[in-house]
This record gives sequence, C-alpha cells and structure tokens, in this order.
Amino acid sequence: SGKRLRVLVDMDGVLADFEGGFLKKYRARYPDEPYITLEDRRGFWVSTQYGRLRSDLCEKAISIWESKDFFIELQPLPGGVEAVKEMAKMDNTDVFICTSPIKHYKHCPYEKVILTRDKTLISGDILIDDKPDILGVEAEPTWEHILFTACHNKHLSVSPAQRRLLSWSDDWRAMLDSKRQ
Ligand code: BVP
Repeated sequence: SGKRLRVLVDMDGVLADFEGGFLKKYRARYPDEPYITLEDRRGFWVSTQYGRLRSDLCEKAISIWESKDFFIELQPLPGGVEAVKEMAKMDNTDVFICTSPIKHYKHCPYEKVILTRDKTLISGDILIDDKPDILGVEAEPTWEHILFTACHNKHLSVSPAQRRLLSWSDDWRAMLDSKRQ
C-alpha cells in the first residue's frame, strides 16, 4: 500500500495526435503552400519551424489550431486512452490530464479537459509530457518529467537523468511502479 501515486498526463502529442491533425488540416486548407513532413519536424513549436520555412507560414500554421473543432477532432495516439483507463483503475493511483491552452483561444478550452499555463504549480509524482522544457514559477516541481517521444523531440539529446517513454507500448507501468513507495 503506502501513499497514493499521482500521475499527470499531457494531452497534445501524448494522448491526442496534435502533429498529425495539424498537418492534415494545414494541407487541406493551404494545398498550394509548402509544408513540413512529420519526419522533418524539429522543435516543440510547429509555428516556429513553419515561420523559418517562410515567414508568413507562421500565422497560417496558427490559424489551423485556432479554428473551431481542431482540438475536438484530434485522433487518439495508439494505446494512450487504454493506458490512462488502466492507470485510473490501479490501486492507490490518481490520474489527471494536464494540458496548456493556446494563447489566443476561442474554442480550445471548451474542447480540452484540465487547463493550466503553468504545470510546475500542479503537484504530482510523474508528468508524462512531450514538451522537452517544462518551466514555470515553481523552480522545483514535485513531479518527475517523463519525456514522451514525439516527431519533434526524438532527435534531441536530453540529459541522461531524463527518462523517456517511447510510446504507449513502452513500459509505462514500470515507470509508475518506480515512483511508488
Ligand atoms: O494547446 C497546446 C497546443 C499549443 O500549445 C499548447 C501546448 O500544450 P502542452 O502540450 O504543453 O500542454 N501549441 C502552440 C503552438 C504555437 C503557438 Br504560436 C505550437 O507550435 N505547438 C503547440 O502545441
């Protein structure tokens, strides 16, 4: 038994296919514009890489996730929903989906679950998130950040202390168990 384990799970890029959904809708809306394949994605911010491709493409990229139904229509990433459901049924385990809203939102908050701009304020034992740098006002967050592998971060060399979850087929159960006491 012992104390309860609190698991925070990010949504975009971890449970929901933000990158795939973005690319599909971007290509449908701007069929004549250049795009970046998932293979060529680098860096967390899609808009930054599109802006480097051609400066006006930054705002075109942003227009995609600011559109109605963008978030609600994202497809689940393989195994994610099943993993969260299984976690939620485990003894002594509390699971929260922890996600940040986009800045200029109209639809995003209604289509998402739990929202915080600063995940360092949320206390937990583990945070499973595809963003490499999770910073905020709390310098020493209570959670250990497990980096969920995504097209934009798989080439990054992270510190040896940083643990990765390669996909939901990877051994997330062992990672949870390693934090139990
Ligand atoms: O709401 C998501 C998508 C958005 O930032 C939020 C990231 O939340 P977490 O995954 O950290 O919880 N987003 C925005 C931009 C550019 C904005 Br300008 C982007 O390139 N990628 C991205 O995910």
